[in-house]
Amino acid sequence: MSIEIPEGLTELLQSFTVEVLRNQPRDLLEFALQYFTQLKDSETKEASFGNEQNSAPRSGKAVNFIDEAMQIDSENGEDDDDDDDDEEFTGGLNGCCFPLFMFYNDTLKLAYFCFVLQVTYPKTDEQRYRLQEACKDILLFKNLDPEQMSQVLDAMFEKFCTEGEHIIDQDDDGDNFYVIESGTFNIFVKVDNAEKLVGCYDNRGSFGELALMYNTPRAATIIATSPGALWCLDRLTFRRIIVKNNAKKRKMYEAFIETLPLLTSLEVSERMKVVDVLTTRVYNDSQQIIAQGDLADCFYIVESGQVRITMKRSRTKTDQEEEEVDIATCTRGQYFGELALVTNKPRAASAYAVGSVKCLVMDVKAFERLLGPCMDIMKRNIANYEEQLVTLFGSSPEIEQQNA
Ligand code: 1OR
Ligand code: 1OR
Repeated sequence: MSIEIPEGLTELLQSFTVEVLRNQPRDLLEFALQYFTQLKDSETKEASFGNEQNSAPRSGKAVNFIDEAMQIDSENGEDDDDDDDDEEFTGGLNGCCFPLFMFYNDTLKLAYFCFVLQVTYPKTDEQRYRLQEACKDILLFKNLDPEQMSQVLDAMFEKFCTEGEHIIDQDDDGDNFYVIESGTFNIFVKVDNAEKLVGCYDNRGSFGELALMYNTPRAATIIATSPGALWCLDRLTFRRIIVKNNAKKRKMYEAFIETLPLLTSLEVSERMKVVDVLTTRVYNDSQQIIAQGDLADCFYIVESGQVRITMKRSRTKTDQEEEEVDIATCTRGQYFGELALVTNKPRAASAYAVGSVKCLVMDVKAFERLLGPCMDIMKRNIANYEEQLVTLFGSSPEIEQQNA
């Protein structure tokens, strides 16, 4: 008996299976539903763009998801089809081999093998130290367990870049996630076909997570504005470890996030993106969370416990000595640390844990990218601070200064 295999079936099942192996979903049916719905949506979208777009191949860097496993296979020595864009692979692979599925009929015998890989780039002690230093404040890595963290560090490889080099081009497919060890980088986003400078990185931070997390084209262009050193994590390892971890986080925080008044103006999908970038920090009684006058790099939401907000003020106009006065308390569901991010000024107050405190923390770039729609609520609260300041201290020089 000869069975006819419909055109496209093999590719469809292959790419689905690769995604399943990569993401390791707990609910296979739910994953399948989402996967095929997304596929259909993007097909419909592409169709609605018209034929020219379809026939013109995208000029940027493209990652072929189906071929990803094969590509690594070829890096392993079985295929020497060179691609100039690819990093030269110098690491080792520890993989297990799965025969995924086989179709037999008279003419077709297909065996497709996929490797679930643990990529390792050997590093000197000095390199590993530098890598650990660069990664220690990366929020996306904070919720990883030691085993996952060690796999991530093993898989990362170093890339040096020159001034003017495009590290990422908007609309390309995502190949790597980048952690900055040194160097400055500009962020450009296309607005009405013109590149608009929307921010920069200065010797710290990370970028390139969005395309890998959400399987979307690159959302911005990143250009080095000095020579620099980056640590790169390949897409496969990123998805296998970070994305899987995010799925756990979503389950844990979904219900809590839905209750936050600050986020009511966000769509459900936007709220889930907020969860993806949040990390948990725990503080002991009296531990300082924020110091007045410091530069700000993140935003906090109280998950449990109480946070005391204090402000230093001179007792009299001529008094050089300052006293620290309690000005507010934040409890579960409330946020703090937004003022310095909104005004681009140093921290206006200090924050201390009262008892044991757990906070959800978001870095400044994610704050700017995701919380735009919540700005009205925050600004209304900031106006309240001013009023309170006048009531408490008779004037509001800090905030007047901050708003200047
Ligand atoms: P990616 O994989 O999409 C480009 O590749 C990266 O630029 C992106 O991940 C982020 O890591 C980083 N909007 C989008 N992407 C941004 C932004 C950003 N900033 C950094 N990236 N905005 C600027 C927020 C400060 C919003 C602009 C409207
Ligand atoms: P930040 O980034 O400046 C300290 O870091 C945080 O304390 C600040 O953001 C706010 O989130 C939080 N005035 C200034 N900051 C306050 C205030 C406040 N309350 C909480 N924060 N006032 C209290 C109003 C009830 C007015 C001063 C009396």
